[in-house]
Amino acid sequence: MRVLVLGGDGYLGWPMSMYLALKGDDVGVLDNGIKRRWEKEIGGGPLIPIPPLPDRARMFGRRTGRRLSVYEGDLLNAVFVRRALEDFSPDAVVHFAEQPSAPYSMIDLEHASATQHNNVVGTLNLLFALRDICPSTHLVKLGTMGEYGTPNIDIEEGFLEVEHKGRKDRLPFPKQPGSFYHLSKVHDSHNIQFACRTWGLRSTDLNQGVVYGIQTEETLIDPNLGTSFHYDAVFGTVLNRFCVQAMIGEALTVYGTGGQHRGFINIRDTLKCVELALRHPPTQGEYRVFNQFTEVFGVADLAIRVQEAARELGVAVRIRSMENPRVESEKHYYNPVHRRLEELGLKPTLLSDELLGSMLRFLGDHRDSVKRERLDPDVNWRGSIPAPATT
Ligand code: USQ
Repeated sequence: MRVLVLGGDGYLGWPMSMYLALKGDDVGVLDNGIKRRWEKEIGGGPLIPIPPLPDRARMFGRRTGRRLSVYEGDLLNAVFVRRALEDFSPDAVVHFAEQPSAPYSMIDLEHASATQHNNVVGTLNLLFALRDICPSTHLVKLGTMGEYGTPNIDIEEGFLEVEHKGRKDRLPFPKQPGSFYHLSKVHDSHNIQFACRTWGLRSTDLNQGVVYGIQTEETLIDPNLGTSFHYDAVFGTVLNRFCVQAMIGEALTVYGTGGQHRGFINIRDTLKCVELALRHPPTQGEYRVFNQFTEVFGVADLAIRVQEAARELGVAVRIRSMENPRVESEKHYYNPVHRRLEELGLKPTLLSDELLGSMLRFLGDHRDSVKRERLDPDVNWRGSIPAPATT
């Protein structure tokens, strides 16, 4: 299969590209490198520096004999998007090329606007190009579980059977996202669904939970093929951050009571899920949603898991409950359905103590590279700097 991976320089896009190439697919990797600039802007950067995309694509080719075709350019440039699709002729496009951080989108108007412009307009350019150039190409789009928020009912996979005044319909599940970033994914979902309904495109929207993990089979091939791992308060996800904090002797930053519950997924399972979506495409005109996570955790419970796993390695870790810089429920019902990927054959990688231990050991080896000053959150959903830690 010919697969074009958009955002192929990122945390998920790079291992995804290598994974598919090693499965025998012809892979194009498209990226404009803007994530590297956003990281610099907030004073962050990956834990382990990564070579430029063309260099690592070449290194991957030398090590494995598998070629990755690199396209350097911006989805905001509609002409570039069309040329890339014409040139590569993909059977499927995997779209990771978005600003992925909720805190980044909440910095101020400029960042909220940049996030929504980048994500929504980039995806619109893609949809128009797909319509005109390759309408039967399968669009696999990375959405987020955060599109649903935390409603007081079970979260279904994309749609809800509703009975209203004696009539029934299957409608998009209500969306109550928690940031301008999460909202951008909601807007994308609506645009993609509209394009499927109106132009007969086909798409899988993967509503993914919080990803954790550092290594995949592919990143282990060579130290230069690692993925861009973030732990700062803007681009790092919660479990990755806790593991880094544990191994450098900083207290784990639990926002609020830590009663927030989320769906989680190991980075290796992200690759397997996207592959399952690719190998089982929707019919022409179909828009479908898969909830892409494997288990639910509360944030405070995760902190305790990390504390215990670190203790096994002889590392004492403190947990710090701090004023929540976000506006989110800290005590809520959470029971999202996640059946469809398992039905297609996903065998989940669950968060075992062994897995946590291996993450902690790896991060311990890199503890000297951590920028401690980037660990505390400095973006507040209400628009001001959060109060200092309470405990
Ligand atoms: N949290 C803490 N301490 C921290 C960091 C986060 O308590 O140091 C809490 C947050 O308040 C939140 C939860 O942990 O309740 C998850 O936060 P996160 O930063 O790991 O995840 P989030 O901002 O929701 O976004 C991440 C990815 C995003 C993806 C989303 C999936 O950055 O790209 O879409 O996870 S989901 O959360 O299911 O919407």
